[in-house]
Amino acid sequence: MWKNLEEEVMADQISGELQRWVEEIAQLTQPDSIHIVNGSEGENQTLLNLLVENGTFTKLNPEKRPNSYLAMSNPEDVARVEDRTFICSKEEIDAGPTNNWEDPVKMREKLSSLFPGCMKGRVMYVIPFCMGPENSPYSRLGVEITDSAYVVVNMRIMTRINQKVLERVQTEAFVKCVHSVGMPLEEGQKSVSWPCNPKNIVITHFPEEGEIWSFGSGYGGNALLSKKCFALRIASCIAKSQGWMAEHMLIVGITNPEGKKHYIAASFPSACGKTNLAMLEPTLPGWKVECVGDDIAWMFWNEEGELRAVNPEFGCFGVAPGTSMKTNKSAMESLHANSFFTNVAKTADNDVWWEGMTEEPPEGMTTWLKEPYDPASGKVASHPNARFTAPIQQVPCLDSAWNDPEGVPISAFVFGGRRASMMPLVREAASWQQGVFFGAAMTSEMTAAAKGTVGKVRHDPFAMLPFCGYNMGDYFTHWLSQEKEGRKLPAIFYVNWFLKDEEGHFVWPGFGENIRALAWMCNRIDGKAGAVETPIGLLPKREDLDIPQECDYGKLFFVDRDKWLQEAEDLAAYFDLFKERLPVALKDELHRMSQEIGSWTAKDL
Ligand code: GTP
Ligand code: SPV
Ligand code: MN
Repeated sequence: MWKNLEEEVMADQISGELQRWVEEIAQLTQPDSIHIVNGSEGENQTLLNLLVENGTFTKLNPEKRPNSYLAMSNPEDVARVEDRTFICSKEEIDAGPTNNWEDPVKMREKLSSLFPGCMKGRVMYVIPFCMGPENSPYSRLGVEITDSAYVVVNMRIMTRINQKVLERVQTEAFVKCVHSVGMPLEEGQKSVSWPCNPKNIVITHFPEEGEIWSFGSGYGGNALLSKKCFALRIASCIAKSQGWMAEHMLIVGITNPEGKKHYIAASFPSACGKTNLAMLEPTLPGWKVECVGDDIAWMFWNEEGELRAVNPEFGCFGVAPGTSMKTNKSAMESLHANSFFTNVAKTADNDVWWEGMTEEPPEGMTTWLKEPYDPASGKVASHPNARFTAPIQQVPCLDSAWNDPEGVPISAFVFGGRRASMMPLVREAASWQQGVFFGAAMTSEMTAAAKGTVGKVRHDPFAMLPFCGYNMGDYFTHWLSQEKEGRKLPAIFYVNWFLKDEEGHFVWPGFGENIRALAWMCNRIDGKAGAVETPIGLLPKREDLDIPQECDYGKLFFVDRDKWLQEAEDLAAYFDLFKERLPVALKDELHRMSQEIGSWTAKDL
């Protein structure tokens, strides 16, 4: 049964628990052959050729984009599927009111109706990977078993995969990730370009065992199990029990014109600006922003009481639409070569295009649905959740400490979301407790990153609603409990780049101009900028925030009493969901804010 694509690493050479588990999964899923992935260049090329042969990948024009490939998915498999994502803790209460829970015994039964024979006619790949810098006390290991070569080559960009890691997983503990596209092949049956099984998608987590099982989807976070499944859902559970933090946050270093540098970690919900902030090109002279990570942060307190952050990932899986030389030059440059694109449009000269890349769409394109593009049809050329996969080392503004085993020290957290009205451009929490309240109270309009109603405002605490692997009430408590004697607690801010006017136009230019809000934050940390106390936190003094001439400070910072009273009422109802697991401190914060807003008269800031 053991076979290998290149005979480079014979499967019977793996040992220990890894071997036992691989054999068990092979017995269950019945693949034609098994390939142990070692991350070598030769192996990668073999897989890329195979993907082109199968029609999954189209090789892009090597003169325009060397060593890069385009995939178009099944139109029914385009984003994360939150209603098919489960947390199977033993007790329902431990998954909490915001997760889909299923009894682990029942879920195992369900899996045993899906997985037997599901890899028939396919190769089963075994991918050893390391999350975080390889020689770091903060990194963790995983192994993903998958029947998708597309997953293998994407994982090779997104995580650290090599011979050394393959050796480590045979003696060290690792998180077990099992993935199948759920489309076994009969004898002689040919596969399709994007195998999947949309009707039977299930993405499930067993936090007590540290196991992930995913069936039916080949797309993004549903299939690249290192990302949201491991680095957030499972890692958040491990972090809770070990006293650290696994967060849906980008990490950047910001240097002011005097050369003083602060690292911040910022959490925004999916498709709300993490990758853009992580690679921001400042419009204010003298400021510099450097990228450590664009999606996930693992953070640990060291003996000096500093909070150190590492990026567990090795690549960027970024939203393509809206990315352009104007909005995100660094991202554009990072995907000049050695990158994959999924569900973007193909140009006549075999390159890629998406909405927002240029003002005018080029002629003669093929859409993500493999149809000729007709601008008059009103239909988009790329899917709104189309993505690029690019190696992090290609990010031009990469921070020198991006791979530091000790991580980088975090001076501030930034929360934010997409709200067309009422949430001011930027504000600061007056205390750790108020900051945690800011995170717990986060709301945002839904985006195309997950199946659902785009534009609908929903609660998304800490941008972790779809990613917290345990009871969100306990997660709030975990955040509050970070406040301990001897720790240098980061400052906490809340931003909203997405305010709109009556005509629906953004009132804030965003992107590179966001440095203005970041500069105020850095100046606050350094004790160089003032703030005004309001019921919703500290707002920047007019003279301390440098805004572009065309912007109206009053519009960016208006505290609408009635809307905030409504927000507080709505939040109270949301908090009630958590019953006795809601920390009293958050109830107190909400009560105080409601009281103060009730008697608030908007004053000049
Ligand atoms: P995920 O990868 O899904 O977690 O998304 P993300 O949080 O990394 O979001 P990303 O930076 O990719 O931005 C998502 C969309 O928001 C893109 O279309 C961006 O162009 C747009 N966007 C990002 N920052 C801004 C901003 O400051 N203002 C406006 N108006 N749009 C922005
Ligand atoms: C997100 O939805 O937050 C993503 C994309 O980053 S996925 O990897 O599909 O989760
Ligand atoms: Mn992103």
